[in-house]
Amino acid sequence: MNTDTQLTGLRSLLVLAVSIFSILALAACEPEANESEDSESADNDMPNIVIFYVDDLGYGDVGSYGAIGIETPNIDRLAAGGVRFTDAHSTAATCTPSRYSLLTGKHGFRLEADILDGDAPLLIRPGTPTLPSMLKDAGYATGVVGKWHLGLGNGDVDWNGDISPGPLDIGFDYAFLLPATGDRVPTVYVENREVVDLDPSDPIAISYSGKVGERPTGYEDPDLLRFAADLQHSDTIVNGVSRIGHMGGGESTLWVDEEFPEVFTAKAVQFIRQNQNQPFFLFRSFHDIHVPRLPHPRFEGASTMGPRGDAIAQVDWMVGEVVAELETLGIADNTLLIFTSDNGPVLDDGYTDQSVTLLGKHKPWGLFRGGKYSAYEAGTRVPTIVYWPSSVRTTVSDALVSQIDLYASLAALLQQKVSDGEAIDSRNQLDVWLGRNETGREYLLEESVGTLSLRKGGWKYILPFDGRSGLEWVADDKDIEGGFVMAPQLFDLDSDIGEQINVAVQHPELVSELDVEARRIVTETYR
Ligand code: NG6
Ligand code: CA
Repeated sequence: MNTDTQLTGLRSLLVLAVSIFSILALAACEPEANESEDSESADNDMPNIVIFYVDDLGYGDVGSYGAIGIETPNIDRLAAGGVRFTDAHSTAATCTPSRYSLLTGKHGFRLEADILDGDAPLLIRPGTPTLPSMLKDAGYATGVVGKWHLGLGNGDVDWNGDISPGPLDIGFDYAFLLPATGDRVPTVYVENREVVDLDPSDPIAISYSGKVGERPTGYEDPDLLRFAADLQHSDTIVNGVSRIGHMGGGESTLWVDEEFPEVFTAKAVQFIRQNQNQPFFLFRSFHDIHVPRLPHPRFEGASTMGPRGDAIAQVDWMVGEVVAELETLGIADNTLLIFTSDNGPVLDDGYTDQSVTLLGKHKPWGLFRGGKYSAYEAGTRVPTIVYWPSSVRTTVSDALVSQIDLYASLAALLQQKVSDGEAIDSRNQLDVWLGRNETGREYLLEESVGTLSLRKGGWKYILPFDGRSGLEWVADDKDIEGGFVMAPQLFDLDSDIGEQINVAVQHPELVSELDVEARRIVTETYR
């Protein structure tokens, strides 16, 4: 597959969507009432909030969701004592738009939020209301530890100076970041506004358009690699692994992937300890189980699946460490933990790391079709657990929920007003998130690479899209009409949870109804 052409295709679709949006935004839209405005507010005692955001973790990738060949006792403990959702979604099947939506309560396509390069500018502009800024207004200390991938600076970021704007300019008090992805340069940590351990006599240079610096690359010196990579991932070699993009200088700043669990856990624990006497929000965002998968050697063999499974064991350990710290400090009972993933699973995402050959009977996508990037359910249906000993109802919930609603739901919990224009796609679903109500969303929009899908009732509708740009794999080439346009797809999830039988032809009226509705959501503002 060719990501450049995939992304070009996605861009055209999104440009189209955004233009329709701009035109229709001029026409006055009827504001729509928020759903379930009447959540109980008995728990307004300002719990600490921790979001564990795993990268590329599939629906079936943890024990309590049916994993085979890997145990996740710490995560399963949260599931057993909390709400385990079976129909919870990230807003998109890729990282950047999902993270954008989680933090702003707006769909990524409203901003053309593509997968970002490692030197991209900050996507969320200062002044935009965000989940952390809303929580900060409510009196919380706010921190982010781990993967960012929402851009930094204004497009000409100087990695040797003050890196801003960044998370500190959009609501976080503290940030310790892996700036983009594990497979993209710069392979450094950024703490607040600075690269950690920088030696000014060895400045960092970053380029996504040609070689900079003296470091070997995968395309020049493949013999230096610990594992083979595709061409996209064959630029600068750091820690024996070639990455996307070029990096020169900054030798003292380079991370060692195997040290991530200790490094990030220490920073998370430090943030919790420092803020234990006041309400805090920690966005604990993991690099795992994204590529390159280089878990610490002590997790080697923890699963039967090689590095991908071992990385899941590593996530479980990191979750356990934070929970243990909360317990030691005596604040676990009043901490709301949310465990989930930014998009569905992928096996080979650029590196030959045995994820395919050692998979065995394990099904990262659970019962569902597709995975990361894809319009099918496994693209966005992700393991999701809410744990808050003092306040959730322990249950397995089949409610349809979306991460985009966490903004308005947490605002409702804290009795924070969500203003017009703020978090426009976010709905208060607090009772559902706390396991007290199973009604869930009436509809849900899923964003994938190249198209959008609408879930409504038992139906799943995938908007037709241009298949010419190599996007077939997003939604299966058997449905290409005339080799160019992907036909509309409709699945009856009540009888066909695996999205195997496209019934669009049998239900033309429903197809046009859902099509109109999906486009209306794209083009409408609610508040
Ligand atoms: C893609 C990369 C993939 C991964 C992804 C981002 C190629 C061919 N693929 O462009 O390896 O880095 O971006 O993943 O370059 S995400 O989970 O952060 O969205
Ligand atoms: Ca991801």
